[in-house]
Amino acid sequence: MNIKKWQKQIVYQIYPRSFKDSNGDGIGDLKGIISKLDYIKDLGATAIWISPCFASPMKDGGYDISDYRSIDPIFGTNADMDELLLEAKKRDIGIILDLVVNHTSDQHVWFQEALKGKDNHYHDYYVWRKKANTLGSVFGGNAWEYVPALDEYYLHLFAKEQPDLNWENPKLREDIYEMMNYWLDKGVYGFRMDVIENLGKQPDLLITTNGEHLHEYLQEMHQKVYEGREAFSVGECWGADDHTRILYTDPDRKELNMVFQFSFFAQFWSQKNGKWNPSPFDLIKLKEVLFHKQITETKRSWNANFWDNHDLPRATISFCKGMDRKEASKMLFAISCFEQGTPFIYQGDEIGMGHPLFLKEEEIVDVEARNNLTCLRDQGFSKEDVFKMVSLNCRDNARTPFSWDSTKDGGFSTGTPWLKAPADYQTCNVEAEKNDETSVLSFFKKLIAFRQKEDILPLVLFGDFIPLAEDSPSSFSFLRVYKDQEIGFIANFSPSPITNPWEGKELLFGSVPEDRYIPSCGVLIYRLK
Ligand code: TEU
Ligand code: CA
Repeated sequence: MNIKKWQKQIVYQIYPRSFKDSNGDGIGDLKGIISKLDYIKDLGATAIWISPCFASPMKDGGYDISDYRSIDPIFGTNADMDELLLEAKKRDIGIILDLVVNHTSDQHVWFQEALKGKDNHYHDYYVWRKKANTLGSVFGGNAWEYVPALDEYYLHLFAKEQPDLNWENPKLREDIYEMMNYWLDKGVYGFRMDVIENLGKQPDLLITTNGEHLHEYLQEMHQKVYEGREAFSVGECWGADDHTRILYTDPDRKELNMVFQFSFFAQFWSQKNGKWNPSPFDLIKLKEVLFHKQITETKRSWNANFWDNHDLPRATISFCKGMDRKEASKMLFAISCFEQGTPFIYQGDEIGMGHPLFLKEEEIVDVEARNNLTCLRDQGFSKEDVFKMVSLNCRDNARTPFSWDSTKDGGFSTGTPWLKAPADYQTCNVEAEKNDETSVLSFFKKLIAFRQKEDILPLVLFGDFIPLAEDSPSSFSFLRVYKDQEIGFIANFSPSPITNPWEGKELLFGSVPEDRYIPSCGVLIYRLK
């Protein structure tokens, strides 16, 4: 089978505020990213997804864009972006931008114009109603904001500073496609598409995801933007199940390459307090979701394999209690690499980065977390309980400055970082790991090189996936079968040793030496045929 370029990517996600600061203002920037391109190349990643770096008042870390064509001054200049594209190209690394087109910032000129009156050309770029209904915002509270001068409410599915765009308006759609083409023409490799499932929203029916016209818009976008280009697209879809994934990613439908699905993580959120009060982790439930995803409709769709991103606490902490965090990081990435689909690395996974230890409320900055410090109090939780719920589960946990070395705050900045560094940056950092053969970083490099080999890659991309030991509370194991090849994958997803079922067979790759027992987090990959 012919492998398409987008299919064989290993994508590295950068949260630019936190990756590398080049000028000492405490905020990561594009020049910082440029200075680390060799690091990313050396790791083996082939593309970089950069969370938004466009002009923004930063009410939601840049997911509130006020100008789609300008780089925000805190991240640098448009010339820096040109340089980044050039330098990345030299290294054969694709740059994937974050496309945030469900909403803009309230400071975007379109919204500022829209506020001027109902007959303004841009008024219909947003979603207005005479009356609010009960629709809630993802960040807490109601999703409608009243504008007295217009005597109307506008929709904001996220913060009130993020008014929702009206995709029913063809003029808006044309403007967005033009902007996408502008960046692709400049040499960008593609887009990660923020909450793309919300484009078809029908707020009067309280429908936010998977609305009536969603796929029409995505097909139109494909035709006006992606058609004829070799570009990469991944949509963020919290509401996509294994069947609706086809609607987005069946190649015949011409929409997107792949989508991020989140139920593997969100299934542990509680009914009442969602992410703030998760239920205990359960490996069997995790496997149920991930295996189902692997065996359902995979011939007509494609998976995006990930554990972490800038919105989720690190999976090594949520899912691997009692295990060594660094060994857990190796294990999780090995799973991403050997499941069918495209693996994503979130910055810091490759060194096994952890969370900061938040000591007081003021150290927490994320808008969702700050809103919920209040919302959860209103629900009757004590101040102490709220602090615990929010500090352990908030998005800031993944957004810490990156740990490059053991100097102050992990060498991320010569100034004061905008957010607290992880608690153990002095021992968990790139400098400490780069020359250590047993480190997480070395493992990631070796694993990527192994997976991308000519005789392995077709099997991981196109082979059948056969779940094994679904009821085991400790192993994560499966077969991959392609033509006459068969590979067995086993990881010990538990704190205690397990028995190795394939001892003595042909070992292809491992994170631990072969033995009768596999230690906690150990991964072994065998050729069985
Ligand atoms: O995330 C969408 C989204 O629904 C998340 O906000 C998620 O529900 C939440 O983080 C879980 O706690 C995207 C971006 O990834 C996120 O960073 C943005 O804040 C959001 O869209 C709005 O643009
Ligand atoms: Ca900076």
